[in-house]
Amino acid sequence: MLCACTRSAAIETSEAWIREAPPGAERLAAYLVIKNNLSSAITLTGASSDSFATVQIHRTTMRDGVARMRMIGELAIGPDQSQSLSPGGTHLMLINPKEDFVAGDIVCLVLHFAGQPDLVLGVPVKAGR
Ligand SMILES: [Cu+2]
Repeated sequence: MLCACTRSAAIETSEAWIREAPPGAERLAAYLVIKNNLSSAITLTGASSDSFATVQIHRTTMRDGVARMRMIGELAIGPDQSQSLSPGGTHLMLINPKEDFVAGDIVCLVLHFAGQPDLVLGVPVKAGR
């Protein structure tokens, strides 16, 4: 699939990947680093993908030794700060895929920011933890 990716000097992304899941999985997790190059804070308000019904921002927390995920409405990133979305922490939850994805596939993912243009990313699916 082709993805009309966009680039921005204001907000950079790196290390984006989606963890490969078994066929039929209803949820996949996406991880990436978002760097705010602006001198003011930015807010990630959500994400979307044509390949999934819904994308949510989730945070994993440990409670009584059990990992739980909860949805967070938005994610603020301070001036000149990076936010790492990584396994065991904050992630993008990709819900109800319209097809099965395997390692090597590219998923087109759109990040939405308050008061900033959307960022369109081509995110590779990879096996891994
Ligand atoms: Cu999640």
